Amino acid sequence: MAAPEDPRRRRVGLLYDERMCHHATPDGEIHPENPDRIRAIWQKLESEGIPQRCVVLSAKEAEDKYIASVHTPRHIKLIKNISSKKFNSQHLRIASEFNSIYFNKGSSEAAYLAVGSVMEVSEKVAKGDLDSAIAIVRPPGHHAESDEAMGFCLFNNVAIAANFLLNERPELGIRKILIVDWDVHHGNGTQNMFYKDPRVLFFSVHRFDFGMFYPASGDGSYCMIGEGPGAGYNINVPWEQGQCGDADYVAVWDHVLLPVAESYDPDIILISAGFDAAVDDPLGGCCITPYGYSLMLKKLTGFAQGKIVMALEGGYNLKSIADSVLACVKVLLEEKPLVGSIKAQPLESTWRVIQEVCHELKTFWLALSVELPQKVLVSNWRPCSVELNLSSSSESTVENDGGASITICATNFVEIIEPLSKLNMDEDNHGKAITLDHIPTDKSPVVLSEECPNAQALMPDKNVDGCTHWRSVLSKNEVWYGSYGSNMWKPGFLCYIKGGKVEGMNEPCPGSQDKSSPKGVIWKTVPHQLFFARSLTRTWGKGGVAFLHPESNKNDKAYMCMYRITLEQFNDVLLQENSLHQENGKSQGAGATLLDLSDIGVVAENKSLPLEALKAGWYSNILYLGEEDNLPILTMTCSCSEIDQFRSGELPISGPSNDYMNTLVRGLVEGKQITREEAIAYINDAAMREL
Ligand code: Q9C
Ligand code: ZN
Repeated sequence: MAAPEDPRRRRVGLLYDERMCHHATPDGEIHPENPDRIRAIWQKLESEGIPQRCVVLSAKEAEDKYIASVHTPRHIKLIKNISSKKFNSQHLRIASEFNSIYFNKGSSEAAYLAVGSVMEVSEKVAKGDLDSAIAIVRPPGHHAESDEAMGFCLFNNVAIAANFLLNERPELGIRKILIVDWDVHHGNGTQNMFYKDPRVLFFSVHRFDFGMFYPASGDGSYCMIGEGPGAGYNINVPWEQGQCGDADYVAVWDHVLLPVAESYDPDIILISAGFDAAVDDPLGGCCITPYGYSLMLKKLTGFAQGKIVMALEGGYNLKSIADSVLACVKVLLEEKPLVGSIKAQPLESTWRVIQEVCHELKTFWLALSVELPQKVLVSNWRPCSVELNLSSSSESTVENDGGASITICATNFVEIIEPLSKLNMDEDNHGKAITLDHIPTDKSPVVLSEECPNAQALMPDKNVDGCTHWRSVLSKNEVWYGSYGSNMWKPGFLCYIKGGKVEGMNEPCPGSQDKSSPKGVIWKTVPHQLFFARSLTRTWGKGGVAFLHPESNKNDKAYMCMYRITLEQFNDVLLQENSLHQENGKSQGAGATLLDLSDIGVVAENKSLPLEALKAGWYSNILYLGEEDNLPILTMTCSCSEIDQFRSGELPISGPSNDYMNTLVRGLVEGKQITREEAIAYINDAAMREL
């Protein structure tokens, strides 16, 4: 055994207590958050001789007065009493009123021990009695809200410990705490507890899937940056999808977390260490290896004089969590250098997410305003920056500055233009479905960044895969594009034609390639039900977006503003609607046919055309609403099968956000259809009605 006075020997606290295994499902039902999780971790550490090299601690129950710093008296009382006799018969009934929660007779004690454990090791690390520590606790904590148990969490262990250090132990000199939440789920509870508090920088990287991944609210969005004095001190890195692994996390560490940590200079780091982003986790769908976790942890040891406390959160594959915790403890022990390598490159969506996060926070953290390194941009060609000149006053390229000129994220631009460029048109077969006069196009200049060679592929005048050909065919045909949503407001719709963004939109649109104005605007009502669904969109943020029930019903009436545009423009609008509202990060249809003239014939015949290529988008269906001036009226909405999913709750129904609502009202009022009061009543009625 090394001499205790050896200054290189790290004092690593290790806390495990069998009593936390007593929290289990009341009737022994199988549950991913079960006692075997912490047993498996402990057994693994023992089999590797780890406890002998650490300072082993046992748990103490936390006192209510400390828990009260984040939880309401009502919530504390509930958790205290859930295991008492008189509650027994009611367990199931009570638990069923909660979101992903169960209770048994061991639950209260385990909950108090989990909090007490994290407090205990945090205090010891803050004091310097320990260099770092890991608390192998359950139930987990980061979903617990001040007055609500949820997501397998009863008390918010990490938040209580952070408050304890800040408020109860000022003599320890902990003034700034960095909480790193790498559990695959968003740490909603912790975020809320410190949302206005700059003394705690909360950083969470999690699967978000555009608001569809648990806890499935908008809280995990990168837009949630903190409020008041806490503005800038809440950082969310929301993955667009699963599959993220070592390379993605390391990219976020290198480009977001570490630069911010450097500048924030925390006095201690608390890690909400869930291991459900580990490879083979049944809930997470991500693939961090034990080596990945060890690297993520290692990179944090350079801050706060190495004062790091890890508290277990989720993680549901016994082998994965045991191996991952072992790898982390070895990092804290600093006995050997890390060995391993990262296999894959980051996903392209990872660079997009990093850009979004940096963009949102760069006014708070200067280090986030640096461009991503060029090698990143070249090896992942989608995210390189493209400047799109929207008007003649071209002095600066300051983003969205008075509308003179904007910088758009090339990701969107590529996604929108590239799939179209692959579209193959067979003019002879389908050209007669609709025939109209040729409308000459006047293209706006597209300025591409010099340093990005791949961007050449975007040059609109290059004949890429027949791009010019199909565009010229589609450009000769006109349709009425019918809008019942935000595009009823003309300035909003014009963003999809001319590019740019209007009030309420989160990000600018690239516009259509043919930027000429619509050749006509008329209003109509259609016998379809308007409703609002989904819960978050990129363009409008939180809140549902408008859909039209694809089936008509004579009792329904929806207002519709119709724009006369070319089929080529309709294509570009369709793609923007879908890529900006997409759910899975990118249009699945790169390379697939999105729309050709034969499709329009099919649409007219069947009244609708579900677009396979746009499955990942919000609007996967083109609806034919008849004719006007011998031109087809087309709109975009969901498919009939999605209606069933909305009805069953599989896909969320959600009222419009205020911004979105205002835009619809503005469209109806400025379009001289109805008064403001009538418009509000119309939207509210649509939001209330059952599907
Ligand atoms: N359809 C932690 O990892 N999933 N909590 C519920 C309901 C709950 C995860 C799915 C996942 C909670 C600490
Ligand atoms: Zn989790």
